[in-house]
Amino acid sequence: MSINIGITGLAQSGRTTVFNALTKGKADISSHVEKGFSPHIGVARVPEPRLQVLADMLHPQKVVSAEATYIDIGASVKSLVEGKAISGQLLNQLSNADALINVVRAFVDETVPHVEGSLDIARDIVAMNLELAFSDLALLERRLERINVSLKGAKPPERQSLLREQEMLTRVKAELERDIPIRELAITAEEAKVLANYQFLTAKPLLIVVNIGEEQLPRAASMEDELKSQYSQPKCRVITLCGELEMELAQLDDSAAEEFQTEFGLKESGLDRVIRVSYELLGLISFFTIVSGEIKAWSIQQGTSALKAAGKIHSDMEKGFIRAEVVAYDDLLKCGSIAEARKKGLLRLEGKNYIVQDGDVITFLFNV
Ligand SMILES: Nc1nc2c(ncn2[C@@H]2O[C@H](COP(=O)(O)OP(=O)(O)O)[C@@H](O)[C@H]2O)c(=O)[nH]1
Ligand SMILES: [Mg+2]
Repeated sequence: MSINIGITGLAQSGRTTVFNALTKGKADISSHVEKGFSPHIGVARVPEPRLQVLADMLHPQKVVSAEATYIDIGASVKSLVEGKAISGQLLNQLSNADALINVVRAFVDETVPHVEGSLDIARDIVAMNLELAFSDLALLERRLERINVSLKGAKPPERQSLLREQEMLTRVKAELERDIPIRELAITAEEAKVLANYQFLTAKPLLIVVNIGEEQLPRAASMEDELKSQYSQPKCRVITLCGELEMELAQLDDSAAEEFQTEFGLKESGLDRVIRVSYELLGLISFFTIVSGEIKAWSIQQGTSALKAAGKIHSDMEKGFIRAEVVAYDDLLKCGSIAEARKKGLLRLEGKNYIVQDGDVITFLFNV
């Protein structure tokens, strides 16, 4: 299972361009939704420099990166909520995402009309937040109606839990109506669990990608600082990205891309930055496995147990979990091989409750 990121934004903001940059894709930059209503779905390798270092040291037959899936639904969320049959499907895909990217237009181009008639980053961010809230409010209203119906025939224990849910959803609704997204609400862990079932859009971590033009690159850093001071929240980040340039960059081979990056003074590719910030937003870390000549990187939530990490690889590994042999990335680098790490006592035996740390190299032992 890879992480799943949904791309939203106003039409003509550069959603498909950013999608292509992130997935090295060649999706048609035109209104594909109007043509056939199928979203663009693409998979990107998660850049993980430590994977290459391990590969250079251990010479595996195969190196496998973790993956991230991006979905460019190519339609406004509001139109989906109001819309017809196929809309439900697209909205579902967005609801299933782990995080959202909101592409906001900053580039100036007379030949590409702005849907709102003028450039205004702040206005467009507000507009998108309203669309997401609109979708959540529709869902909340439907659920509250259903709770009302269920309450009529409910027996005491069920009644209690319905009332608790009603109280919480009413509170969430009131906050949304005051333009407070669910991700900013102070809620208990128990409430978070109930809310997670609904997959609310404003509950998802949000990355605002401000799509700038090439000529704005010299000002990108100061622009980004200003945007950060306004929009950064624990579950909301903002970055500037030159979508068009990044898309061209994504189509080049590695050495050409490097030259190109230097020429434009880009320290990190857009793909690398977006993934890095998304990982921070989602609290993800990497661990590595080396099995029968294959070295693989995996992404998990910070705080995941060895048992659950094993289950991420295969459900059989979770069911038949015996123990994990763990060596920290830095220790393995110092030793040069797993065998040497074992000799030096740096290979630890851990049980199912061990909390996996970023960079752990793990061999799971399990019964089938
Ligand atoms: N000049 C310029 N044009 C861009 C940039 N990003 C996107 N565009 C253009 O804007 C139009 C809309 O882009 P697209 O990615 O299809 O937007 P979408 O409707 O949000 O998917 C296309 O003609 C793109 O070539 C940019 O950074 N600079
Ligand atoms: Mg598009």
